[in-house]
Amino acid sequence: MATRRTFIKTSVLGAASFSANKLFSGNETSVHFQKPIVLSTWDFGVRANSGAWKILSAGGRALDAVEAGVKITEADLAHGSVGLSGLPDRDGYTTLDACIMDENYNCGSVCFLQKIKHPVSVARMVMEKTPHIMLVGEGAQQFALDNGFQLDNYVNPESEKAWKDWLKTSNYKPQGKKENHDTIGIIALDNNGNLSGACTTSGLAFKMHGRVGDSPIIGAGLYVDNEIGAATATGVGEEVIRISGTHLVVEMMRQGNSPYNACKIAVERIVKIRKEKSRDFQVAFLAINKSGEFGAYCLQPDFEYAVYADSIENKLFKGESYY
Ligand code: SD4
Repeated sequence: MATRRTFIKTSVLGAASFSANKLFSGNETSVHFQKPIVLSTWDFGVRANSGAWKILSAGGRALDAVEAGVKITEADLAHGSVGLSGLPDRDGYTTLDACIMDENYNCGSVCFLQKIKHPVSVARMVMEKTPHIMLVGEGAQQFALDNGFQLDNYVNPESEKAWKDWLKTSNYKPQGKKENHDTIGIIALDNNGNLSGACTTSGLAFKMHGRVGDSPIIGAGLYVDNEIGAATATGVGEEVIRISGTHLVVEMMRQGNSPYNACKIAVERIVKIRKEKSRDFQVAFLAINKSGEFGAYCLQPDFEYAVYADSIENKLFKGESYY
């Protein structure tokens, strides 16, 4: 098992750098940041956290903060993995998955949604206005249109070009690595001690048309239990779904594990099941518990996540990896 030295990278905003081994190794995960606190996957999490922080620092609700945070990423046309600018499926369609969960086990989700700029907000509306949890495809789109969302035909020229290049070989090897794809998962603890989370993605590039990943599935890409903690996932969704990844992480925290150890147990479960195949793809988990302690663990060394709390502002952390 890898015991790579984990370190906190300086963020685009910050200057401090310190060893995270102290913070997040083994059972020593005893650092409690003062609430509120927000965490997001990958480096675009820095911008998402800034949006969420405006709400959290004003005493707002974690649910509002996580939605506002990932809306920034969904609207950002500069990358190809979240929102309408995302890389398409193998038939050339960008299809979106998102979910959201609050402090009362309320949750909403949309899958295989097309031409809607903010899937996370549609997911929230599913949560708040329907007796259901998941809406899919045309039904999800119709629900969005009926509730004031507009069709948006934006096509990212770079994503389209990447798809046309991919078609030349049509070689599909889902890796979920940073250069290949990434999803934003965000989890927050507000001033009142309440947890919420959200997750939104265009899914794995060049997936089969109709494929849905882990990101909109409660208990896979996101889980929040306000008594215990919250977790989110990124990477190859099939591998996360197989172990009900974020539900597992939260249950491991319930059994007394630190967030770091809970994430590590989930990753080790994947390695146990997938054996040597687990060398070829990325899965990362990010978790926070009720007292504001947080941690992450991943398969491959390229995972990073952003943390915003009063004491550390907006910093990028490197996840410790199995390999
Ligand atoms: C999916 N989990 O659709 C997403 C993709 C991702 O880093 O997170 N890639 O499977």
